[in-house]
Amino acid sequence: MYLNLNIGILGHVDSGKTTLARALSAIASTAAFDKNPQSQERGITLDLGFSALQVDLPEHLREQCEAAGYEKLQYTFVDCPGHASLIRTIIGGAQIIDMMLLVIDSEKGIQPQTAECLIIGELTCRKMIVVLNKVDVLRDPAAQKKTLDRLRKGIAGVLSKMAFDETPIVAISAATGENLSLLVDTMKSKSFIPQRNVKLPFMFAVDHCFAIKGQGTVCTGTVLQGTLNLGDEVEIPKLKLQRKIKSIQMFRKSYQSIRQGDRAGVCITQFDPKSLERGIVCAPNHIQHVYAAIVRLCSVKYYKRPIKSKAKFHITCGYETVLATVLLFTGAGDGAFSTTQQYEFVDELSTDDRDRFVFALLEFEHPILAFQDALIIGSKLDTDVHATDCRIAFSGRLAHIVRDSKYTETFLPELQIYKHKTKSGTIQRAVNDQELIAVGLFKKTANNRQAFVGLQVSLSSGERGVIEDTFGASGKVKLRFPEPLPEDVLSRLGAKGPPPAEACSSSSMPICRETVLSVPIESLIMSSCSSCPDRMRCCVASVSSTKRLELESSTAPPPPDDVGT
Ligand SMILES: Nc1nc2c(ncn2[C@@H]2O[C@H](COP(=O)(O)OP(=O)(O)OP(=O)(O)O)[C@@H](O)[C@H]2O)c(=O)[nH]1
Ligand SMILES: [Mg+2]
Repeated sequence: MYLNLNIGILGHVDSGKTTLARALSAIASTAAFDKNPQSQERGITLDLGFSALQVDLPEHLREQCEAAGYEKLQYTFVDCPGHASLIRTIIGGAQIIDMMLLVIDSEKGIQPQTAECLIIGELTCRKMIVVLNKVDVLRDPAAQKKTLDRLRKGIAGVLSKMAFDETPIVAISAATGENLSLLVDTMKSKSFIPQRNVKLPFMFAVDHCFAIKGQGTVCTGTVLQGTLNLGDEVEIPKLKLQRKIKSIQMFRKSYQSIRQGDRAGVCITQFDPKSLERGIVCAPNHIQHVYAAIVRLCSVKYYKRPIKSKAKFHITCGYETVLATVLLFTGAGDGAFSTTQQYEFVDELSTDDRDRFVFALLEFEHPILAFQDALIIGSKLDTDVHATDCRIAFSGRLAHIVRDSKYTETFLPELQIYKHKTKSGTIQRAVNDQELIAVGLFKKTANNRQAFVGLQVSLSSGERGVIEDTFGASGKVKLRFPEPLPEDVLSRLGAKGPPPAEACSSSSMPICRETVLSVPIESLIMSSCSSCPDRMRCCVASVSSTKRLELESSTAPPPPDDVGT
């Protein structure tokens, strides 16, 4: 039995990834080394390529591996495209890997997609070897040393600010084979026994699908979790089909079973391979379509555009990428999402938000196949592919998934997200040293003042009190302060009674001296307002309020029967 490690080969276009995959591999799968005619015509990798190399167990893993029944170590290389337009495929490929080879053209150094691959690697696997390729081009030994030293220094500087484990840097030539054995030795020394959960329900990320006449349909892919045995019943959720496993192969050898981390081809009783191509095969009823989800957001610091509520982002989950509308909110607590907790609406993510938990409600334009805790990556892929800025905006794990297509009626009303708003008014007069009358907080005609009673206010001079009651007509309210107000504040307010006539402004309302004319009164209040044109129909909100912000979906999901067509 082999211990299989999936090694992603990522890097900028033309850095030499496919040449390296070919040079390292002893076995090629049906989809490897740009065999696809379109790939050959365009001279670039268009899709994921898979190939493998088997090596002896490295010394530091021997004992543990032998105890677990592993005789050899197998590297399955996932050769990713490099072209900017194929980033969805790159992100998809990166989600099935245990370790990454980041290929850099030594002559060109770090290029835009090198940086994006670093970010993708940081989000998905964190174990990496940097490969400085094409050293054969740097013929002059002194110039080669200088270039490579400069590159190593630059890369070390970038990596020092990232979350990768210790990262070796190996200079090679994939074309001439120079230092390839050093690279394999480095891979062996970095190899580890990944955590595999073979007891979870089976899940298989399918990357290619084809029919074999008289036998069935073969799906090649990577086991994401669980175990599969010959004869097992599996589901193809996209097609809502259940089928039986007829045979299992790993790099052309037959097996009785496969487990998490394995790269395999499974032959399933006949279905149309064109209807799946890429997607998920899993244990029956394990995965369903998800219409919306809550994710705890980790923003990518290299993403320089705003991340705003109501904006659309491309969300990649496994091999699937779909547009979703984002709504941001934050709250206290341990970072776990709960529908019983109250949250505060966030209009735009700021740098301060890196220190607190920010969640995003994702409303997918089309339902996606996903599961609890699945990793998602949010990006803006509609920007110019020649632009050099980072397109990857955030990542996160699905903390709550919504499988109900009518979630706008069932789930959204349960969400307790509130919006802070501030109202300001002026102090008309002091009744005594603890009671003030305020005007201008509400319109003269406002008939909802009672709903604000009990909410906090603060004076520009800092004292905090509450709205005690409504006061007469004309939108006035009475404020109460727990402590007597300081003398100087009271004297500025003109003490009891109406203010002296000379202190009044030209306003028709009697108001006090100028120094306190603009006393802002903050109130953190929620009241739903059905006439508000805003999608969230929120006028004023408070974290402490018991009334909720009402959410309406921005994206009407297609009816359930449309799924996957
Ligand atoms: N001189 C030299 N050329 C190389 C080396 N490795 C790759 N090349 C050449 O670089 C070009 C691109 O190589 P590929 O392996 O297709 O690059 P890639 O990174 O897979 O390209 P994409 O998948 O399209 O991003 C080809 O012409 C290769 O022959 C190397 O070590 N030395
Ligand atoms: Mg390639």
